[in-house]
Amino acid sequence: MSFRTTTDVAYVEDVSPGSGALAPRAWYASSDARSLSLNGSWRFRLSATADAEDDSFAAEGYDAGGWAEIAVPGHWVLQGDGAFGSPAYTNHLYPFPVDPPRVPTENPTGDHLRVFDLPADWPGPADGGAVLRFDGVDSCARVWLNGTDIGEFKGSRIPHEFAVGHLLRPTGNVLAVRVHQWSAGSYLEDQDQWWLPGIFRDVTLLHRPAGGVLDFFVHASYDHLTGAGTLRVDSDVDGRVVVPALDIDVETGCPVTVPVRPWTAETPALYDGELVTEGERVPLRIGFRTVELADGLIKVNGRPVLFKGVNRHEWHPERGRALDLETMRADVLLMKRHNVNAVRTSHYPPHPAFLDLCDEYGLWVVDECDLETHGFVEQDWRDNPVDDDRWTPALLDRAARMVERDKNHPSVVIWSLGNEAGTGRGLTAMAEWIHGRDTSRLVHYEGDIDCRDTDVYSRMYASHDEVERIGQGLDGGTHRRRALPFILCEYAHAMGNGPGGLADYQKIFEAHERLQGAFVWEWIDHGIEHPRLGLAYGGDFGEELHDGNFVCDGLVLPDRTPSPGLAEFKKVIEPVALTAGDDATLRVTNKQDFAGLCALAFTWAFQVDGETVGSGDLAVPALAAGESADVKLPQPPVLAPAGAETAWTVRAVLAEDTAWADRGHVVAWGQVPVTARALPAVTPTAAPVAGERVVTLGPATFDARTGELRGIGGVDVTGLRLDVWRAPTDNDDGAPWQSDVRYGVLWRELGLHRMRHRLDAVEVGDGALTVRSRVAPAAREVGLSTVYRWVSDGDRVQLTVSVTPEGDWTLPLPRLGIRFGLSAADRVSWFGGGPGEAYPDSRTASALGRWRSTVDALQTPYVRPQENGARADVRWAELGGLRVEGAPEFWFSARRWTTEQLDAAGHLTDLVPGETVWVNLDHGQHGLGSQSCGPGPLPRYFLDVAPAQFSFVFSAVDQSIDSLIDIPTR
Ligand code: IPT
Repeated sequence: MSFRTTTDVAYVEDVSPGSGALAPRAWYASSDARSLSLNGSWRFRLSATADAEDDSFAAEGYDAGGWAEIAVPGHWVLQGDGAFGSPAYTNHLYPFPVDPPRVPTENPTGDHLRVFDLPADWPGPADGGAVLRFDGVDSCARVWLNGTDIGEFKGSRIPHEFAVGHLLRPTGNVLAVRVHQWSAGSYLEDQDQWWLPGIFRDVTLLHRPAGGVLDFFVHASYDHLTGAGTLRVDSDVDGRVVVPALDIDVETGCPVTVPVRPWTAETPALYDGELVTEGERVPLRIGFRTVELADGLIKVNGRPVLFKGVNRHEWHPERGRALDLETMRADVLLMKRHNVNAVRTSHYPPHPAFLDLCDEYGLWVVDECDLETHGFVEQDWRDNPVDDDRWTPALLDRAARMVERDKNHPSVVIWSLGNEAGTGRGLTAMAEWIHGRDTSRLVHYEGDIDCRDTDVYSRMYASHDEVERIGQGLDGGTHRRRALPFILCEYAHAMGNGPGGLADYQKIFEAHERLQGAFVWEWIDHGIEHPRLGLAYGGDFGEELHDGNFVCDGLVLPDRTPSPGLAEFKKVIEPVALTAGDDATLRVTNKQDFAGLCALAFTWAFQVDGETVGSGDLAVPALAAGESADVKLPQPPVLAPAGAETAWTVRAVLAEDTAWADRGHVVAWGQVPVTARALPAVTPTAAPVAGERVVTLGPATFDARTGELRGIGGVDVTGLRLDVWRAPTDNDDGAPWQSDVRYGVLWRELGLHRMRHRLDAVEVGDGALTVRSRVAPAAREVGLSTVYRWVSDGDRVQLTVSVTPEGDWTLPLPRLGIRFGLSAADRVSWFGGGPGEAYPDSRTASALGRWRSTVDALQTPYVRPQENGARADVRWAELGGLRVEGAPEFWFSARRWTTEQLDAAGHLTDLVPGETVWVNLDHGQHGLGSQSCGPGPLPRYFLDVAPAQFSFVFSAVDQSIDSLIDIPTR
């Protein structure tokens, strides 16, 4: 049998990286050479297979007038309202049969056409050539200019350049690009993300003047002993290197040593310079720093660094991985404002402009190669391309295109070979090549468990215990590995509500030198804006195979709204610790690796019952990195009234405007309690009065038959009873492959979402109304014997709930508390932890204070609805005309739907506000953990089943005052 195709598409399934492209080199924007952006609207035609159309569209004179239009950069599946196919999400499964390097016949192929004129002043052919640059095309492209086939390439997130000067003409240039969604390259790009074909990064025509710069390598090191920087710029084309601020004017290739301010992520000192060759000037932004492996540690400028990092995918909810500069800047600003100091560019080199921003604002970068072959795990890594010599040229091409493109960024301190690609000789070849090309940085690859090719021992999702052992050097491993520093390239899976346990990890990192930090998985939820579903995730486009909302696991929501997990991370990694010191002092610790405290100003505030009654500036001595001191606090500005709770709040704020936040921006804070509050208690002076249908007790009314609360003062209350169920979080549910205990699943199996409440007795006594019940799921012997005891002093009513477990409980509870419905409630105020949500193992960012919000603003809109919005340590809360005081403090949540509705919802659009506001007052919540991919909560955050007693004092309050207050929403 033989096949005939009209077009030669063999290159699509060829393991080679391509043909025709120029050698990789540094990415730069010239000062004086012309360039022409070819971004914009292109003509577009989609075909179902690679060879459905011949290449006549690339010929001059072809009439594409009938074609659609598409935006470049962009992904076609995110344009055209579904007319051009749709996105598909899989975590590690290849969405096509695994038969490398073959790809399916159904191979969506987008022909892109753009006609352009050169600007009138574009230099003529005598003045040099031109290069056509593609910064990112997913996954394989063939290119024609003015009818001439100039080559084809693979490697979606690395640049490809073509020499095109000889083909250009002043007007009517026809650029034709055929892009195939699937290619041999797809086997190397199995990252956990949406499959999104297209020309998704810039297309640029660059004039290349005669005598212009080709490639160059800026070597800028720093000697921390002398304070001198040494600069040497190696350039393919000889020229001069000029750095005015340092009085440098030397030949390329010649080293020069001068005193400099070093570059660090904390102090990103950049020197503007220029590389000047005969035909061109290229701006340089030079950061002097030395990265080395010394004493088993990653040191920069002689000091070990602690990475407080995030894994960043490129994401925009409408444009996918086609990011504009402002979106990239938004990421960097958000990171800096949340104390993040490091980024792993998971799992591919980012748009080069992102690295410029990292240089400028200061972020350590682990630059990762565009390589992942995770799907081969399904066949025990058989036929893995990284262990097959035929693929090695493609791997080396990817490594070189990353290193050459990004080598001049001071922010890049580590090269990463890729992610989840198993092991093999191809990876070794990449590491060897990178080590040979760039001795000034370290090499990382998590899959190299023995660290044969790498300079850092790296793992993902290791438990606290294991990380502790690694920190102590008790983890074993090869001799080489034991001598290396450790990082967690991924930890704290931020899917949905979570992660929990960040503070516990940070404590361990800070306790052991070998542990040099970690990178949260991940920065942003990859939700896609969707007309019907609001935000879409895997499966919402009818994918045959998909991994659901596993693609929404970021610290920021798809629109970059920080989630509570990011607020927690910011607090946990703050660069200055403000804690209680000895003898009523404040201990200030400078936790930075390099900088002193001079960028910060310190303030104090004194709070009585959460209200600030005095504030001022606090003098803090100049502490070098790593130092700490006890600082005297002022005299309290007021005498605390008896029973009042008082506390200091101390803040470290930016002393001046910086590039990334304004003066006054809070970088770190701490609270030091002074006096504790008196717990509320009601002296039972009123007696219950039994009527025919109702029992009254002080301001409260109860159903005489069931003992159920009907109202307090004028406020109607429905359905008050014990509650143990929460809509399981992604971390409760755990990952399908996890063998550990997955409580979200087990809770449901046990029936905790369908508890029955048996009424045993309603007792009207002299001083109390007592209701006895047993709360238990069908089919099980376990239950909670529950007693509600009500007393009143005439104005207020106090409920004490006593819970006694019965039977053999083997699981913790999701929550333990009461819930009830209010018919009208909107504004909420409370004294307790805030402003954001908190859970037992994610409550560091919860500050004690007086907070106001609305029921709507209390909700965290996780892309897949789940338990959210709890406020911790609440002393009292007011909403809907009701005041609740807790003894002890409680967890507070309120929402316009029931937990059952929240549990049933798949998307936010499924949540429809009802008439009733459902309030939960919890004595306990189970921890969050990180089990959607990593370990569950630490045992100390388990809500174990045990006898419990807690109480609430209710009273009716005047809502009208509250309604006059203008409440800021979240
Ligand atoms: C890990 C991947 O490296 C990352 O890309 C992402 O998929 C993450 O998991 C889960 O969100 S790999 C996993 C086997 C731990």
